[in-house]
Amino acid sequence: MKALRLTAWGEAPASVEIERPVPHGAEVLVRVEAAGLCRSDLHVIDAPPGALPYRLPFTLGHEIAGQVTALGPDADGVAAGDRVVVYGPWGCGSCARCAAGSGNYCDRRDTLAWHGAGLGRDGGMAEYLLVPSARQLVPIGDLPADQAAPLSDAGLTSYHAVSGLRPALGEGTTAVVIGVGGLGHLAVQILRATTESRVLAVDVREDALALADRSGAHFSTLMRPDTARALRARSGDVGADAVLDFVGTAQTLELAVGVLRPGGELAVVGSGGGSLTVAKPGVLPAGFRLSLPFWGTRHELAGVVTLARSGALRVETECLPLSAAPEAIDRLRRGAARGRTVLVPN
Ligand code: FEH
Ligand code: ZN
Ligand code: ZN
Repeated sequence: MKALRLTAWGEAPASVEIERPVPHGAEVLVRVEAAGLCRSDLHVIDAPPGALPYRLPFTLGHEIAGQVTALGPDADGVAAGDRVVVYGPWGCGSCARCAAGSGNYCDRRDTLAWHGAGLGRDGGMAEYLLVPSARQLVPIGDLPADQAAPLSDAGLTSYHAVSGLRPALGEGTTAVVIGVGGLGHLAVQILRATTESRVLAVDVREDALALADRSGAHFSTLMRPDTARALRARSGDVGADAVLDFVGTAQTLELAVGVLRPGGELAVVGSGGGSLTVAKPGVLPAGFRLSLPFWGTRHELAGVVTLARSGALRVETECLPLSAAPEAIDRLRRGAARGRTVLVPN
C-alpha cells in the first residue's frame, strides 16, 4: 500500500510502498478515506534529530476517518464495514488516564516513543491504518470522510478547549477566539452550539474573518493596535470572560490579556512560541486563570461527532489527493491553506 512516511529527520516525507498491515489480537484495520493535515505535522517534519522521541520510519497522519475492513481475533465493539473516526492520542494504554479515555494526558507520556497515530506510530496518510483497539474508534454513520477526519484533531482540540471554559460562558458572557483557521473556525461553531456566550473573532486575514462570520461569530475584526479596545467595547466594557488563543504568539497573548475581564480565563491552544510572565503584583487581571489544553478525550470525540452529525458543525475543508501531500504541506507552511486540508488516498 502507499504511505507518506518520515524516513529521515529534517527531510521531506516520502511516498513509499509498504505492506498492508494485518490486525492481530485486539487490533483493527481501517481503510483510510481521509487524513487531515495539521500544523503539528510540520513540527514533526521539521524536527531535528533527537528533538522528538519517535523512532523512524513511520507514516504521518493523526487526523483520520475511514472504514473498518478487518479485525484481530480479540477485537470487539466494531464490525467490518463500520465507518469510523480515529481517536489519535494513543498513550501507554494502561495508566489511569489512558484507561479513562484521556490518552491526551497519559501519565507515561514522557516515557513513550510516540504520542499517537502519525506521531511516532504509523498514522493515516496511507491506504490503511492499524489501530491498537476498537477503543480508539468512534462511529460516524454517513458523515462524509472529509467532514469526519478533522473532527478527530481540529474539532476535538477546539471542543476540549471550550469544555474547560464552559462554566465561565453562561448568559451575558463574552468569548474571544483569536485565530480563525482550521481549529478557530470550529471553536466559533462549538461556542455557538454549546454555550450562551457572545462570540468575537480576531484574525489577520480578511478571508478568515469571513469564515468567522460564516461560522457564527457575532463580531469579527482584524488584528490592529486598537483591537483590544474594540473587543472590550463589544463585551459590555467589562472585558471577555474567556479568550481562546489558537495562535499563541507574543502579540496574541498580549491581546488576550488586554481584553480579559477580572476573573477571566485564557486557553492557549496555538504553539506560536509566545510567553506570558505570571507575577504578583503584575499586569495580569485579578483572578486570571490560564490553561494549555491539549487535544482531547475519547468521550469528547464522541461529543464532537454527535454535534457534527446533528448539523451543528461544518468543517471548512480543502481536499487533495494523498499524492499531492508535498504541495499541501507547502501551502500550509506558506499560510495559504484555506480551512483544514484533507488528504484522500488515491
Ligand atoms: C499532536 C502532537 C504533538 C503536539 C501537538 C499535537 C496536536 O496537533 C494534536 O492536536
Ligand atoms: Zn494536530
Ligand atoms: Zn497512559
